[in-house]
Amino acid sequence: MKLGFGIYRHQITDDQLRFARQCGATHVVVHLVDYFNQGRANHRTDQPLGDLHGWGVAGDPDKLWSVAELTSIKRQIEAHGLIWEAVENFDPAHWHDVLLDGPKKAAQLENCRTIIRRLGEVGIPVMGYNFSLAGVAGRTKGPFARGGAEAVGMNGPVNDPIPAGMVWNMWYDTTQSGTMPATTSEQLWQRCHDFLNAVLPVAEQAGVKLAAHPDDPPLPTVRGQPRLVYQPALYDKLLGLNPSPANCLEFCCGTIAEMSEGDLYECITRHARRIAYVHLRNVHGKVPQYRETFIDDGDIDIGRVLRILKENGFTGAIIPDHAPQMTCAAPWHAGMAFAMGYLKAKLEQP
Ligand SMILES: [Mn+2]
Repeated sequence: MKLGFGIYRHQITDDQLRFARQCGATHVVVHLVDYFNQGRANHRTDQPLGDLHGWGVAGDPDKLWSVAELTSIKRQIEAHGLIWEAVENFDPAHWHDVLLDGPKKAAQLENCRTIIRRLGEVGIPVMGYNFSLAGVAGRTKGPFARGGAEAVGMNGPVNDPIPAGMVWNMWYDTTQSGTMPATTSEQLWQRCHDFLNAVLPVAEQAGVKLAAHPDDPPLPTVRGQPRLVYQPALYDKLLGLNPSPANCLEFCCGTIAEMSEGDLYECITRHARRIAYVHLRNVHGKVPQYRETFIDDGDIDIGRVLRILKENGFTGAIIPDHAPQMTCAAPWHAGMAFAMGYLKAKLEQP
């Protein structure tokens, strides 16, 4: 198992990479989408939270991440003694009609294939994705964690409709009016099936694993639209859509623990060999009432998670996902450093 660190787009800097290495990371996961772009409700010093207006504005629909850009970032990462393990998430600008079954679907499936090919060419082994209409939406923030540390939580479902032109909590077209058309769960599963069938042969060829994040928060609907993976059993359904060995999971322990059914440890045991990488954070409670916590202070037995992964031959990376903000001059960094130290110590226990 490898200790990794996740960085946001605006954190692709030498200092941030030094910080990751100093925390003991050997691998990094990079969010190439700038979630915070023109967002009015986000601070760049924490995970994006957003409001009903979403996180921010999606990227340039005509500018896919190029081999030159990926190579340059990879060199920068490697200059700090780190390895680029994964890209986390497609840009809604590049695949909104894959999610929405819109008129640009065929061209945007080709976008996804192109991006995956380029990852393979540059030598990035994992592409994380989240097949979701509302995305990570409907959460609140407050002094929920130990000592009044600011953390994210959920206080009941949010079903306000998604404006047209927004998907996955980002704007891909700010000129539309109205709301996103209603979608059935069956339609959403069919869209995901179409996506996997279109990209997995290319992923296999490119040596890239496609890694699915579950729906965070894991409810049957968020903002009035259905969700794909909101119970542990739905991960089985996703893997069952296509038998490709590249059909893998971005296993988010916090989100699985927030689900109303199932057992986190049993779910890890069942899927360990299909996990590309792990998000490991802790949480109190389940949907629709839960709070993110410090890694040592929630419902999840972190040591047990790591033991199960090890016993089942998991060799991928673990990253801390989110952490509460600590009261000091660098609240996000302190929270992440605390999580990294805890994970590093746990990983080194026999
Ligand atoms: Mn996660």
